[in-house]
Amino acid sequence: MNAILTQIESIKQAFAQDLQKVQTLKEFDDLKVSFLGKKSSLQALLAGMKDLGADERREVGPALQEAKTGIEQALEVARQAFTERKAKAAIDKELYFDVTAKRPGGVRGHIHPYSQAIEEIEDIFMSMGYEVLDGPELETDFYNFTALNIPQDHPARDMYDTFWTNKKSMLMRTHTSPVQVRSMESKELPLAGIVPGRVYRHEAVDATHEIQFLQCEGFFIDKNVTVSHLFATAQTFLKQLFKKDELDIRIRPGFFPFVEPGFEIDMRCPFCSKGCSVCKKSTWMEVFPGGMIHPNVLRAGGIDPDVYSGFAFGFGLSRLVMLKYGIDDIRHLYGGKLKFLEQF
Ligand code: FA5
Repeated sequence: MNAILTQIESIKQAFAQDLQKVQTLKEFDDLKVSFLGKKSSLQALLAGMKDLGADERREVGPALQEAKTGIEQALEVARQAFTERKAKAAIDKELYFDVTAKRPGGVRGHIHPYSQAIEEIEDIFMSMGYEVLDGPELETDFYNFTALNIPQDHPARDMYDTFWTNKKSMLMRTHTSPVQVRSMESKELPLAGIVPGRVYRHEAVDATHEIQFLQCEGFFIDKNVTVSHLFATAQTFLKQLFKKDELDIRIRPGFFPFVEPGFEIDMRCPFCSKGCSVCKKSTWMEVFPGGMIHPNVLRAGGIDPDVYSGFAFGFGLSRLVMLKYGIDDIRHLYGGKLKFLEQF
């Protein structure tokens, strides 16, 4: 066979092989340049035609033209098919995206039992017309003690093991009660508010005591407020929180310098009938300390105690959460152990 014809055949074969390997549009362009471009072997053969004799030209000419057109057409067809395949793949991906497919290995979070309890407590009090209030955790001596009828050197300060700071008269609040006078100063009367929040005490940690725990303060100030309002509020709240139509509660005298008279409201232990380790064998649990706001506290908040009266309470929210969910150790609540938290 004519040497040029042999060369044309091997160009056609090389092209067919390279065409199989093309993966991108750019590779199509590159292939076109290398087989049809100015520097391609085919162009060199075409340019050499003028040097051939008439017979040879008659033999080689049509073969060269046929190879050139064949390559051009094959490229065009393959390019078109490639573009269509790509477009279809994109549509298929969108059409057949399975929204119900299971995501492997995801860890699902949920609301912490503290936050669940705070939300529930807020809902109960808001349904009774209370608003949710807030105050600083880094507090002054004045709001934490003095304004609450606990002046400097008063022995009642020993009831609260306080974390003092390097800043004079600044402390980590030992209870949520400082928000009582803060709210009296900033709000209009009548005033009904609750303050769920974190408090701090420098205490030995055990199953029922933490150095950082949650309390919820509450107060209602208006004309003619009496202790019966306090007892009715405590009962309504505890019944709703523990989802009971009847709830056995008892009321004992209690001492807090900022209330007069002061009370401890207890409820029957929800875990036993004869006494257990949670209720310390007494069958009663202290859940709701409170009382009538002391006239000195109303005065500190700029309220005339001869015209207005009010009650206040401040329960251990951490303890109520333990009771509600049957948690026997307060340290679990901030432990962050997923095995424990996943139960709620
Ligand atoms: C007070 O802190 C008063 N401010 C409550 C109050 C407010 C009384 C308004 C009257 C009027 P007490 O120190 O008893 O009171 O604390 C209240 C509750 O906090 C306790 O009943 C207990 O449930 C919880 N508590 C106290 N210390 C700790 C602690 N270290 N860890 C967890 N809970 C605690």
